Amino acid sequence: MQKTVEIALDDVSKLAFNILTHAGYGSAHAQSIAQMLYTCQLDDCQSHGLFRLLMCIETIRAGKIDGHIAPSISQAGKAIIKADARGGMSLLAMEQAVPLLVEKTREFGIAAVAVNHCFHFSALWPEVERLSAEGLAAMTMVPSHSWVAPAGGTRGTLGTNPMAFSWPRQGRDPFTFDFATSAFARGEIELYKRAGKPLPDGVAIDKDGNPTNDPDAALAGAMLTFGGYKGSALSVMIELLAGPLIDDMTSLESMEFAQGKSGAPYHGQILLAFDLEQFSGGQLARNEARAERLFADIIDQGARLPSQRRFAARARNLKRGFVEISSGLYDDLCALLP
Ligand code: NDP
Ligand code: PYC
Repeated sequence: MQKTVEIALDDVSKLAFNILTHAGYGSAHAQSIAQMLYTCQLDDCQSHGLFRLLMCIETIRAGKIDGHIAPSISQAGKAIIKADARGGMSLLAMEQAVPLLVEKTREFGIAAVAVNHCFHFSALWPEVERLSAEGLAAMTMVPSHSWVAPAGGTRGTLGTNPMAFSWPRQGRDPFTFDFATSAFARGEIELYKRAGKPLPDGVAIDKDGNPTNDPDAALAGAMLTFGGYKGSALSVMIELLAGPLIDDMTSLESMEFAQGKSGAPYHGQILLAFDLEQFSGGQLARNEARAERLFADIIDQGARLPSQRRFAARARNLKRGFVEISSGLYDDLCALLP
């Protein structure tokens, strides 16, 4: 059993903010990053909670990110919003673009934000849930670095390429999923490495193309997609929609841009939003009821909806007033404090 440390909820974003500003991030970026890390840690998303502070610090130490830059938000079409992060972290640009996205989605029924020129380290579900909280359905996706072999391939070409989707539900938590199209997120492999645990089968191959359960060999070799050729094709779709479609980098290009330095990948992000009412042919209530019937049928047979673990963790952590992280991570974070 790994040793853990309890951190009071009030202290989670303070800890993150202090570490980020000490490392050189300006307060606007530090605040948006700290808020994201709090949100993820509150829901026990260990791979993209406080653990990702290490990646944020590596990113600023690598010297390419601008930790102070103000994003620029503009319209590229009636329903297309460009959020230029201008070489900063993605979160502030997205945060500033979302109000216009909500407005344009209500106006046109569908709208999108393309975030460009951003460093990106974070989980995606908080961004789609910001829209489902407004009663809109939303999906978002990003490339990363070319760590993942395409199905049948032997070397990294694709990113871990997560995709998230959220559907609003009256009076209930939304239906949300958010996962990498690699069998494991890179962050998850890093956590296995830190815990000294072997990986399950089917997650990675070593640098010679042989299956491996060793986290170090996996990180040096190539990761695999989930679901074989199906995950591989979805991953390529994400490369295209969040790369060439929006005039931004693929995971291959992001890896080249990094020039061997560690830290967050640099690329774009697409976020699409849908107005349920305008798509519903005037039958919103009937169509929402259809969605509820679908969810009920899943739950009735003992299956669970994605994000239920997360919502339960949130309720538990809010009630007890603290989150838990491994003591090894806590020590590493304390070493980054002023
Ligand atoms: P997981 O495999 O942990 O979870 C994926 C999703 O599946 C969650 O919504 C989860 O819900 C749901 N789920 C898990 N088990 C079940 C089940 N038995 N039945 C129904 N639903 C289930 O995700 P990943 O490790 O692939 O990704 C973790 C995070 O890493 C994501 O937030 C992702 O955005 C982030 N990431 C970010 C990247 C980036 O470049 N920025 C790259 C790769 C990943 P629940 O949470 O409730 O268990
Ligand atoms: O876990 O794969 C990952 C990841 C990449 C960038 C941020 N997280």
